[in-house]
This record gives sequence, structure tokens and C-alpha cells, in this order.
Amino acid sequence: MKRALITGVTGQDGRHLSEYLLEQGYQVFGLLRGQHNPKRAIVEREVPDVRILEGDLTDQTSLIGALQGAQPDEVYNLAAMSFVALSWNQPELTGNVTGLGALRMLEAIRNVQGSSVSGHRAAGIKFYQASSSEMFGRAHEVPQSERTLFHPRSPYGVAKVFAHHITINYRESYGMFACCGILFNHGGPRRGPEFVERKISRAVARIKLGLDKGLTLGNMEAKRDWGYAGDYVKAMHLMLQQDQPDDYVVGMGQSHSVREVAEIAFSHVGLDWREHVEISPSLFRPAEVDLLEADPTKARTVLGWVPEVSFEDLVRMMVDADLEKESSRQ
Ligand code: NAP
Ligand code: G4F
Repeated sequence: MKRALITGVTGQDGRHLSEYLLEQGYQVFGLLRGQHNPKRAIVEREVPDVRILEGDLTDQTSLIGALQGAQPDEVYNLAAMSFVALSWNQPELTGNVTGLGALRMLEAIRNVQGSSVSGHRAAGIKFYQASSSEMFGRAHEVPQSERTLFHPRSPYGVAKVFAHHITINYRESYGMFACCGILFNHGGPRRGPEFVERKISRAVARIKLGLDKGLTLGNMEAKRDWGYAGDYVKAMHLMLQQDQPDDYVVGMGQSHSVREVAEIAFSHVGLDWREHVEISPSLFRPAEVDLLEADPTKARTVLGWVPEVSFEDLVRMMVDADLEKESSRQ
């Protein structure tokens, strides 16, 4: 039975990946931070077979302890301060968790499996780093592939670039089996309510049910390449099953504006977004990423990764899930 350790197990991807790896017959361990983390109950309810280990990406001793406890074949580093907008208010925390956190985990892996010299392929633990399309920032080309230059536009993007390059550096320096998945935006019913597609689906449900009147958004012309998280975690797993470690762009290959998300979400319940959405300059970012669109050719041809849920179905799935959640809350 293979063993996996997932950091960020309480997050959207952590729960999807746990579910998927358990289905594949893995024993799954999840890193949980904090003394009284309220999200522990969500993991226990949704993926009860995950074994919780306590630890924090800012505390290397705890990472070594988690690795010793889990004795994993594979480590998926999904934990991060992942909300781009907040990264301008908490840049140091973002650098520490999202950037240095990856380095701490890589060093912890080296520590528990015994450091190896350059050129020698360290046997043992395979490592996945959750890199992000936010690293492309002010994109140098459209669509973006593994060869596109990075130009991050937020402290979050900068921290992810560090984590990305340190992962490649550990692969090249120590022969670690370390892969980066450069994932484009992916959501679903488990998406945090701070991210725009979930903010919209939740508001649509509440407006439809008469619980709210309107929704305030920022830049509706920004474009992203959105897919379904349940599809994307399969690509993470596939990367660690290859003969050689490598980096892959994972996305749908289509971009859509925030306005299109709102159009589809409101019209799904028979409403017109223009009657309910207002724009607030306070929600615009100090530096925006205008257009992200993936070129997922390598993931499709090398990994054989094929997403099943379309952008439109994703938005409708999220609205339906929020309608159910908000109705049952009443
Ligand atoms: P998410 O829902 O925001 O989850 C983030 C996770 O990180 C949570 O489990 C959180 O724990 C954990 N975490 C935060 N700080 C931590 C710390 N100091 N120590 C340990 N754990 C900590 O994010 P997601 O959407 O699942 O994304 C997973 C990863 O992929 C993230 O690294 C994200 O940056 C990256 N990514 C996401 C997307 C996307 O569109 N979803 C795209 C590209 C890359 P708590 O629950 O305790 O806060
Ligand atoms: O939903 P967002 O906050 O996601 P963003 O910034 O693209 O980041 C997400 O995807 C990244 C991958 O590219 C991940 F690495 C990251 O962890 C996260 O999952 O914002 C999307 C777009 C932005 O252009 C933003 O300006 O939506 C625009 N937007 C407009 N109004 C809004 C809002 N974003 C949010 N969160 N809230 C709004 O009211």
C-alpha cells in the first residue's frame, strides 16, 4: 500500500486529492496546523480515512515529525497562503509560508531520508509542489506553457516563483524526484468563498433564495482559465507516477472573464447579473493579472491527462451546490 502525505489537507485541493488517493488504495496522511483548527471537522467528515498529523509549514521540526510519522512514498505540498489579494497585506507571511514553506519541506525530506551528494539520485520520497499560473503574471505570451517566462504581479506570485525554482533546484542538486504542477485556476463546491467564482456562485444562490440583494465585485474584465479541482488533482498524482520528474502546465486551454462567470451563474437561476452586481474600486488589485490561458499540451500528451468538466458546467455545478447548501441552512 502506497503512503502519501498531503500538506494543505483542509483546503479545496487537499480534500479532493485525499479522496482520489484513497480511491487508488493509498494510505493518506494530512498535515493540520493550529491548536483548534475548525477545518479539522470538515476533513474528518468528508475524508474520514485520512490520518491527521499536526504540523505547520513555518516550523521545520514539525515537518520532520510529520514525515517520520507518515513515512510517505509521496509528499504533495499543497499548503500555502493562497489568496492573491491578501498577499499585499501580508507579504512577509506569504513569503514565509508559500515560498519558504516549500524549501522547509524539501529540507525536511532530505533530513529524514539522509542527505545525498550531487548527481546521486536520492531514493525514496517523491515530491509534488503546487506551482501556480499566477507566476506568469503579466504574461509574456498567450497561451502560457512550461517554457513561458515568469513575471509575477503579486507577493503571492513572487513567493510561488521561489518555491517553484527551489523545487527544480533540489531536483537538479540532489537528484530528488520533485515535480512542479503549474496549475491554472480551478474551483468547485469546495472552493474557498474568498475566490471570485465561489463568491459569485454563493451570492447567486443567496440572491435567488432571497437571502441577499446584491454582489460587489472588482475587476470583471480579468480573464482566467478555469477548470474543476476534481480533475486537476488527478494530474498531480500522474506527475509522480512518471519515470522521470518534470514540470507541467495544467489548465483547460481557454480563458474567460469574471463577467462571463457572473453571466453564466446568474442566468442558470433565471437572473440577469446586471441587475445585481455592482463594482467597487476597493476590490481592484494594486497590480492585476489581466489574462491567463494555459497551453496544456504537455500534460495531455505526456501524462495523458484529460479534464472531464467544462468551464460552463463548473460554474453551474457550483451554483447548484450553493443553492443546496444555502437552502439546507435555512
Ligand atoms: P486553499 O483551499 O486555500 O488551501 C490552502 C491550504 O494551506 C489550507 O489547508 C491551509 O490550512 C493550508 N495552510 C496555510 N498556511 C499553512 C501553514 N502555515 N502550515 C500548514 N498549512 C497551511 O488552496 P487550494 O485552492 O486547495 O490550493 C492548493 C495549492 O495549490 C495552494 O498552494 C495554492 O496556492 C495552489 N494553487 C491553487 C490554484 C487554484 O486555483 N485552486 C491554482 C494554482 C495553484 P488552513 O485550512 O488551516 O488554513
Ligand atoms: O478568484 P481570484 O481571487 O483568484 P486568483 O487571483 O486568480 O488566484 C487563484 O488562482 C491562482 C492561479 O492562477 C492560484 F494560484 C491562487 O492560489 C488562487 O487560487 O481572482 C480572480 C480574478 C482576479 O483578476 C481578480 O481581480 O477575479 C478578479 N476579481 C474581481 N472581483 C475578484 C473579485 N477576485 C476576488 N477574489 N474577489 C472579487 O470580488
